Amino acid sequence: MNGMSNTESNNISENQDMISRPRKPPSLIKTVINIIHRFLIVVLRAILDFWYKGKEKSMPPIEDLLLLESATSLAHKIRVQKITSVQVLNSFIERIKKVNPLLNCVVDERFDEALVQAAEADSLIQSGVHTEKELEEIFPFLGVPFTTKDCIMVKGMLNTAGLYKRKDFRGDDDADAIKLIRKAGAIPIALTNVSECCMWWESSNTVHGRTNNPYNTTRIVGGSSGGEGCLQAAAGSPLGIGSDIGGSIRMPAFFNGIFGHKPSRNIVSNKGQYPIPNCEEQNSFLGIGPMCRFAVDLKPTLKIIAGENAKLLNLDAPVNLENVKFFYQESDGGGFMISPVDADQLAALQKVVKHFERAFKVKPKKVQFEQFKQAATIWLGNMADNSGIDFATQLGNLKERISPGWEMLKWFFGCSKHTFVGLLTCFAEDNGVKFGSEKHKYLVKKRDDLRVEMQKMLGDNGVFLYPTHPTVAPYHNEPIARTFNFTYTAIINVLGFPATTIPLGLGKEGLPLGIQVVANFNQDRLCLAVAAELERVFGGWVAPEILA
Ligand SMILES: *[C@@H]1O[C@H](CO)[C@@H](O)[C@H](O)[C@H]1NC(C)=O
Ligand SMILES: *[C@@H]1O[C@H](CO)[C@@H](O)[C@H](O)[C@H]1NC(C)=O
Ligand SMILES: CC(=O)N[C@H]1CO[C@H](CO)[C@@H](O)[C@@H]1O
Repeated sequence: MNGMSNTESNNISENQDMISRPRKPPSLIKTVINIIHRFLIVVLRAILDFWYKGKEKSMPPIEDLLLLESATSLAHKIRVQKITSVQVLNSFIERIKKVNPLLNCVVDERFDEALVQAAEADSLIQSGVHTEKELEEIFPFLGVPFTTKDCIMVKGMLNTAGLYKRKDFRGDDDADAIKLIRKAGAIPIALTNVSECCMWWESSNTVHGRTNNPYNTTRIVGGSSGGEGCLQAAAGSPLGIGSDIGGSIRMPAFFNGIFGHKPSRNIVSNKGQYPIPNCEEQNSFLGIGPMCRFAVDLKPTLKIIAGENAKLLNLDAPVNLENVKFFYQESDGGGFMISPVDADQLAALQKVVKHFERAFKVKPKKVQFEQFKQAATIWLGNMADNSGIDFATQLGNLKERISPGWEMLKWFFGCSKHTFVGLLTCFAEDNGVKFGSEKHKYLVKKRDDLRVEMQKMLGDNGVFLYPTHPTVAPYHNEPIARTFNFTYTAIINVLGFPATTIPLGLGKEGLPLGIQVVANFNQDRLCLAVAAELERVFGGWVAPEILA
C-alpha cells in the first residue's frame, strides 16, 4: 500500500503538544462523525447481507491427498523417491484448473516449463549423484512447486502489479527472493492476483478482475497478496511468496486462514518488485516473506529467501516458550473510524492467552499502547517521501503522471482503466502529510518513541499478540467503507518488526479467525515458534468447506 494519504491528519497540530500531556477528549464533531460512520457501516452490512444471500459458489472437494501435504513434507518424499516431482506438479496444476474458475486467483502460469524442470529434478534425484543428505542441504525444496504474486518478478512471466499500463509486461529476470528459492530447487508454477499497484486491501484490478475468498466467494481475499492467500487456502499451491508494506502478507493470510510472515526490516531483498519503494525508509517497511498452510514451512522458506542475512536471524536456535515473555493488546483502543474488534476474534485471542498461561505457566501481560489509536496517521505520515514520485505517477507506470480528475470522470462512465480506490488514493495523497513538514517530523518522532517503548518491552525474548485485523473477511467492495481497518497491520511495518499471522480456526460466519504475533528486530524465530505452537493447539489451516 503505497502513497495513500491522510484524511486523519487534521487533528495532528492540535495534538502536537500532547506528547507529555494527557489526551483531550475527542471533539464533538469527531464523535458525531464516528457515530454516523458506525451507523452507515451497519446499514451497508445489512444491504450487503441481503444482496449476497445465497450467492456464494461451492468449492470443489480436495480428493488428491498430495494436496494436503506441507512443502517440507513434499520435498522429503520427492527426495527419498516416494513420489516424483512431476506427480506433485500435476496434482497442483489439476487443482489450480479446478478452483481458478471459481476464485480467479491465478493470473498467469508456466505449467509446461515447470513440468520439464520437475522431470529434471526427478532425474537428478534418481541419478544418485548426490546422497539424500546432500540433496537436503543443497536443494531443500527440490522439485516442490511454488507460486508468487503478480508484482514479484519471475523471468518470462507477467509482472503487471494489477496496472493496466503493464498488462503485457513480463519479467526479464527473477526477483532476488525468487532467485534464491529457485536455487533451493523449488519450481515456480503460477502467478497470483494483487490489488491495483499493490496498494489496496482487496485484490481487484482492471487487468485480471477480482479474486474471491475460498471460504465464501462473496468475501474479499485481502490485498495486496490476495490471490496468493486465496490459492494457498484452496490447496492450489504448497508454498507462496508474498510481500507486505502495510499488511499485504498478513491481511490475506488472515482472511484466508493461512500463515504469513513479514520478516524483520532489511532482511529479505526487495529487488525485483513493482512498485519499487520510493526511498530507503519505505524499503525498510516492505518485506518479502512466506505464505503457507503449514507452520513448518515458514522457517525453511525464510531461511532461503533471506540469503546471506539468514544468519542474523539465528533461526535454528531453539525457542523455549516457557522463557518467552508474552504481551497482548486487544484492540487499537478505538482509532477514528476504526471498527471495534469482532467478538469471536477477541474470544480467540483470549483462548490463546489462556493456553499460554496453562501450558507454559507464563503470565501474558495485557498492554495498551495509546499510539495504536493513531496507527493510520502514523503509517500514512511515515510513508511520506521526497522522491517526487507520487501515486498518480506510479499508476502511470513511472512513465507519465495520470490525471486523477480526468480518470475519475471516465471511471463514472465506466471507461477508466484504473480502479476507483486507486484514483481515490491519488486525491487523498494530495491532501496528505508532506515530507519534511512539521506534521511529518512529529509523526516520525511519534513512531520512533513507540518503537523504543516496544523494544524495551520485547527485549530479546518477548512477543506481542495483536489482532491482524478487527473483523473477518468483509464482502467485496466493503473495504471502501472500512478504509483504515488495515492499520492493525500497517503500524508494524513502520516499526520494522517481524510479524506472523496465525490462523485460529473459523468463526461464526464460517470465515477464518487469526492473530498476529510480533517480536523485536531479528527475533523472527520467536514468532515462528508461537505459530507452530498455536497450529498444534488450534489446528491451523482448515480446508474450505465443501458445499456441493
Ligand atoms: C456465504 O455468505 C452468504 C452471504 O452472507 C451467506 O448467505 C452464506 O450463508 C455464506 N455461506 C456459508 C457457507 O457460510
Ligand atoms: C472497521 O471495521 C469495523 C467492523 O467491526 C467497523 O465497525 C469500522 O467502522 C471499520 N472502520 C473503518 C473505517 O475502517
Ligand atoms: C474474471 C477475470 O477477469 N479473469 C481474468 C483473470 O486473468 C486472466 C489472465 O489475465 C484472464 O484471462 C481472465 O479473464
